[in-house]
Amino acid sequence: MTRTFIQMTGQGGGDDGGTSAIVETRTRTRRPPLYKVLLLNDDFTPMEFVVAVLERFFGMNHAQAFEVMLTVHKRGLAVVGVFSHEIAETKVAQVMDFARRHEHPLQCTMEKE
Ligand code: TYC
Repeated sequence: MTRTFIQMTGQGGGDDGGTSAIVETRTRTRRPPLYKVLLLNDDFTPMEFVVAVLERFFGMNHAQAFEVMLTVHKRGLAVVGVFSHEIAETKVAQVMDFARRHEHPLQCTMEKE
């Protein structure tokens, strides 16, 4: 709730104080936008590496991770999680860094939901 003090000028001008009012307005709150984190297929990254990425950075168990990896392999990409902007950015950076350090071309991106 925001309180706004409004001061109106009096008829006589000068120093009569005029009229005042306090109005209360409600400022609408917005839920922050969410971002999908996408994993992309390629021909070179080993399947086991992708499974390890999904376990390590997206909290999946082995069976879930294997299933999602196969979806990416067959369909070209899959959403592997939905997060706030900051968390999504961190996930993408972690995956890209991990892939680069292991010299795999795995690509991870994010897009607004
Ligand atoms: N297509 C890769 C292979 O056959 C496996 C793979 C799956 C790579 C998912 C990337 O995001 C990926 N070794």
